[in-house]
Amino acid sequence: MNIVLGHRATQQVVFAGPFGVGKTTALRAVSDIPVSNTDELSSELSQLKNSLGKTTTTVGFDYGEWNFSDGARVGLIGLPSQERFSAMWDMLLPKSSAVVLWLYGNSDDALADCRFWLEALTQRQAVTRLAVALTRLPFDVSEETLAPFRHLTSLYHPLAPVLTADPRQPASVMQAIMVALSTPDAAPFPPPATPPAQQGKSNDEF
Ligand SMILES: Nc1nc2c(ncn2[C@@H]2O[C@H](COP(=O)(O)OP(=O)(O)O)[C@@H](O)[C@H]2O)c(=O)[nH]1
Ligand SMILES: [Mg+2]
Repeated sequence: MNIVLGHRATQQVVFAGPFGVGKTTALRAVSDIPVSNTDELSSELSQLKNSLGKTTTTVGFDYGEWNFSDGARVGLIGLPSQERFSAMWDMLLPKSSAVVLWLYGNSDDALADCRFWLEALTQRQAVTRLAVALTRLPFDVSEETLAPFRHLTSLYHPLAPVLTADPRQPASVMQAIMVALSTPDAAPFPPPATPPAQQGKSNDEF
């Protein structure tokens, strides 16, 4: 495998979101270089009922690259999901050109996850260009399903789009990247004064 030392990309798009949602999958779907991947076998994960069959977790970050049709290179970074690796979030998020926040659209935890990550991004000045991508939803999902996500996201960035996307489909991932990069630049709001309760949710349960 080629080792990537530095990069040629002029913009960097970060994929963030909960464990198993599809960040590594999305990166692999569109990267035109071999993805540098830091997934490691996790004995903790294989014992967990809700590990969704995954036995590996990203402990550093994934890196790939993608070409715009005009030849511009975009670096793609997949963040580790777990909060215990948040030093990576601190390092990578403030320098990002845009963020795609991947969420499980079909999960009861999705709004809590969305809030958790929007807070984490805001704390690291990473909501200026943002797209929220909901996975595992039908193509013709109702506006009613998307509305709570649109509302919550708008509290952090008034113009950030919320879309449905499939991390396994290159065209879908490309669309999410393009939408994130072209989010109208708006001065991000300060985070809500009293963030809604996390309802006991921990993002570091693995
Ligand atoms: N059925 C279904 N599976 C998906 C979808 N998106 C991702 N996956 C699967 O979920 C898993 C995601 O794993 P991975 O990309 O390693 O997750 P990460 O922890 O976010 O990097 C892979 O097995 C994907 O094939 C989806 O929309 N539908
Ligand atoms: Mg991963």
